[in-house]
Amino acid sequence: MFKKNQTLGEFIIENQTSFKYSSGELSSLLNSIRLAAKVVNHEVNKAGLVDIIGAAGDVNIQGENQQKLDVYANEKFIQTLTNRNIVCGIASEEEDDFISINSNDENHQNKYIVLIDPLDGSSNIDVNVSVGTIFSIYRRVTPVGTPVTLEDFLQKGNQQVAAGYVVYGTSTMLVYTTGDGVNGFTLNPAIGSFYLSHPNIQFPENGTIYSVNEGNYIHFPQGIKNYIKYCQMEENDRPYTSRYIGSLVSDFHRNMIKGGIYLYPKSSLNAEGKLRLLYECNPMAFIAEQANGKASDGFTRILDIKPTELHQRVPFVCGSKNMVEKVEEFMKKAI
Ligand code: P6P
Repeated sequence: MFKKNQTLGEFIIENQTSFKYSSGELSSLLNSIRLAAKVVNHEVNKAGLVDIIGAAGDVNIQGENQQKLDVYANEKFIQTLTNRNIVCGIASEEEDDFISINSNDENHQNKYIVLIDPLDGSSNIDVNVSVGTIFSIYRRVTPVGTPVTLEDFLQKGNQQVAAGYVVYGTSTMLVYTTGDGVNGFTLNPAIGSFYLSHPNIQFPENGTIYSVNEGNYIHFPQGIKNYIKYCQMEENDRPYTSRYIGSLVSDFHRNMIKGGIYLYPKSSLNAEGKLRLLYECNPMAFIAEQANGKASDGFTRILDIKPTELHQRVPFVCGSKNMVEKVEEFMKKAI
């Protein structure tokens, strides 16, 4: 049941009971992410001002150590998640290895781990293009009260208990799922609250937008080349519209609302593609499927891929179900 103008905090509490593991910890974890998103949003939104943009190591006008925004976002999310004493481990695109929380305190009973891309598309900040945070939440698989191990992080995407993203765009939105549909909340910056603005988001089964970096066309597998030519043909609802802004969260969000497909294939430049399985593809795939969309590597369902390493990359095709299946058809024919 969706209540107009419900805040994210009210929504999290109200839907806690529908979550099969509901013990309040996931609610508290989601509230931590909500808080960190507001803090990062504040910095992202003023990034264009003098002395805010800068490489790590610079000193700004207040004499503070300058931090790149992705370093800043990483620190804020890790700090917020750690302070709430809910998670037992964190993995981040900005950290070489996973972080074990309270590993020396055998009394801690924390059972959730979070994997995060704190600021995806951060190279776009200097040119004022939307960027995003992506998060993925699992229950640990090793015994509670012991330090987490790599095994806790290398779970298949179909084991996620929650996933979501924040898009810092013309408005800032937090979109997430706990396995019971996808809901979008828009931040009212005047009062600092997220409000339910997009209840039960559904990917249209068909779409007419395709998002891919066509500059890499000559390096793509033949099946992808054939699909791109298919999108450009004058036939039925085609040619499609090409929209690619170089920010996964923004391209994904637009395609989910309007109908479309995002592709980051492998190529002779990126043998396994560019996007990371654990904290980009898996969370976006969970959201896509919960919104009646689809996500694969061109052959295999993303959520069924068994991870082998923390920063592993996979080819990624995600969006409207019938469009993803069309790509899979072209990939199969081209073998
Ligand atoms: P390219 C941003 O760096 C990112 O991870 C995604 O957000 C984006 O879709 C993609 O890479 C852009 O990569 O190679 O097309 O510039």
